[in-house]
Amino acid sequence: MNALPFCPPAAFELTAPANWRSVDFIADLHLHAGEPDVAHAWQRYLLGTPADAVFILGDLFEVWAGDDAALPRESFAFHCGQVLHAAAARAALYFMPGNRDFLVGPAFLQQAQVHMLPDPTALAFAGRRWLLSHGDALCLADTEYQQFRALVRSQPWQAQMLARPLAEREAVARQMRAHSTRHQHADDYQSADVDTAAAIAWLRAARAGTLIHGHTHRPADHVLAGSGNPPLRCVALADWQLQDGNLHAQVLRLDADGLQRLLLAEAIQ
Ligand SMILES: [Mn+2]
Repeated sequence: MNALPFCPPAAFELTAPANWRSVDFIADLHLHAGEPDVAHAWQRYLLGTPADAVFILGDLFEVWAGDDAALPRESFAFHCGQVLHAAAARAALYFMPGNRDFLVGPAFLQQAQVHMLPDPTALAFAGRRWLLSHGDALCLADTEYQQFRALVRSQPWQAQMLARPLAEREAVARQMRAHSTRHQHADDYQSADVDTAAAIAWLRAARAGTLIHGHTHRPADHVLAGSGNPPLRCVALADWQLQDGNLHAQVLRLDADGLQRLLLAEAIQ
């Protein structure tokens, strides 16, 4: 039996300033230089959204080997930093690490004028509390991944990793990505979903009514069975991707009326 559902992590507390009227949530864009159309769409969105804040709930980048990858001015990572910096002049930007980009650090975020957001965070907005998470820590059925996660999210592992030359780190990141892709293509593979008992425990501990997460790439909005009355809710974000040349991208917008799922064209002012 896994003890995790019964000892939820303490959520970081964020209270929205009184002047915020709407906030956006996006996740799992998996930006990389090989898919410039997704990066362009993301740029259009960030520079066009009317929201007062944008919460990026992990896996903004397909891979992140360290903030020094964003130093060369011709690099894709540097360009993304410039986009964030420009967008930060219009809206407050928050970044929560995902399982692909957990090595994004304070150097890159400070340069880009983006706030680091711990996982999980309890956001107080519109008279309610919303629990934000990438979601991978809640996918408990994948025990192999949870062991891997505990290792790579530990301070000693990260310090050791970041002490290596960038080229070595990029090679390790490629290996990790290849391993995870092989794992996903195995015949018996079924990607884990957020564990209901754990989600309920996290929500109760944070005194929040709705969990908003990414990672699963399975957009959904459902009541958590057995969560009592009033029922607790779980909302999964869509990923952004190109399919047969068509961009699939969604934004989840929250305002005083509640949550709304928007297509990219609807999300831009
Ligand atoms: Mn993920």
